[in-house]
Amino acid sequence: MDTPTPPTFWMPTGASTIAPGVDHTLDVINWICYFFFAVILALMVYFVVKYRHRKGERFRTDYPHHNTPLEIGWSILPTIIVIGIFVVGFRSYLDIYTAPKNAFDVKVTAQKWGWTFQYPNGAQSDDLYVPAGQPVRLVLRSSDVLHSLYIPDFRVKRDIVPGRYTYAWFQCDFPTGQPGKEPRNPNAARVEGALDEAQRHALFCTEYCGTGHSKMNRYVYVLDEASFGEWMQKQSRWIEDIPEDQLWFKAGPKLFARCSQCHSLDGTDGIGPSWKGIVERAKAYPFVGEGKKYGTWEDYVRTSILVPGDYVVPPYANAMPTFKGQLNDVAIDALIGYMQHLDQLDPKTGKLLPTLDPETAQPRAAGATK
Ligand code: HEC
Ligand SMILES: [Cu+2]
Repeated sequence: MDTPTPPTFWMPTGASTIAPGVDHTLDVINWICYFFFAVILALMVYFVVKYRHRKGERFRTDYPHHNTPLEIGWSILPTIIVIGIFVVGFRSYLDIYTAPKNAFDVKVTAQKWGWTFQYPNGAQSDDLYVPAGQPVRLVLRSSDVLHSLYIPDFRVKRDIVPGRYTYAWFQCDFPTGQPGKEPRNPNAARVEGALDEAQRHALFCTEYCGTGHSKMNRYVYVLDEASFGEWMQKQSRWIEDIPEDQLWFKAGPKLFARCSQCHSLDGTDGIGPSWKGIVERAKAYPFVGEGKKYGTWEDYVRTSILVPGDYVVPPYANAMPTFKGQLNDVAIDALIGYMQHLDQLDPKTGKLLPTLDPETAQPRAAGATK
């Protein structure tokens, strides 16, 4: 395949190696359906006219009797057709289910209501980044309920069942441009019939049996091998590159994006308690203080993040996933700093107030354009 297959009436752009096979199967089934639809409809109209009731006639023909050749014919012919569909479908099915041995593994965690993608070198991202021209295997797990990963352009869809690993794989040979680069037109593939240079692929959750699955919309970026390696390196280091005193506002908002489905900053109740007033609240817990279970409130927050079930804040459920192995000490420090500066954050977006300088987090001078 040299180029992605352009979108058709039924299907979006086909950008993975299995897309042609899936589309072919669909085409075969569709054409069989069109054919029989036309034949059956034509015969029906013909019979309706031919055998219509006429005045003065009680029955125009006898009751129908057996017609052995006809009955054998309409049993055998469909069986052959269905076996044909099975063969075509089974070949794609085998391709889709067996990941090649040399596949690049990405760990995917689905949770209410978002995705986390983890790469072999420890890097993590909210959107999925994959190398081009190489099979990629997604190792899927859920930290709460049933989810389902769907990448229409790759013809990949797999349920994610709590307590069980499932797998999906694909190979896309077409780099979609650099990370963070917005496509000129998000529908470019549909409009121009070919992939825009920076075209990204939509990724959805299709398990619509809860309030937030429809918000689990992300993108897939396919990078050429060199850019992908570079991206992965940078991604695993991003937080280490930030000076300590700037962590709370440079790393905090990005990290908070992983907590915001359950925690608000403005006092609104969610799946978990709002972080509004969390520092005072944590300091006042009877088990926080010198000589107590947690020496400091920071200790308590740290434990809450790594071992959420250690103390379950009433009346909330023990519903928080652990971030052990996902957030390192620097990230936890950034979050603790973030909680101490809630007054300097926009409680709606979780980002730095627009009046503060995003470089230094100092109040901006009046009229400053930065
Ligand atoms: C799936 C929902 C969910 C996500 C995501 C989540 N939490 Fe929680 N969190 C909860 C719930 C529910 C509680 C209350 C029960 C408990 O203490 O475990 C809680 C409690 C807490 C507490 C204790 C709050 C208090 O008032 O004592 C802290 C601190 C906390 N979470 C931090 C975080 C951080 C940091 C993140 C993101 C890195 C995060 N949580 C992501 C659901 C979540
Ligand atoms: Cu979901």
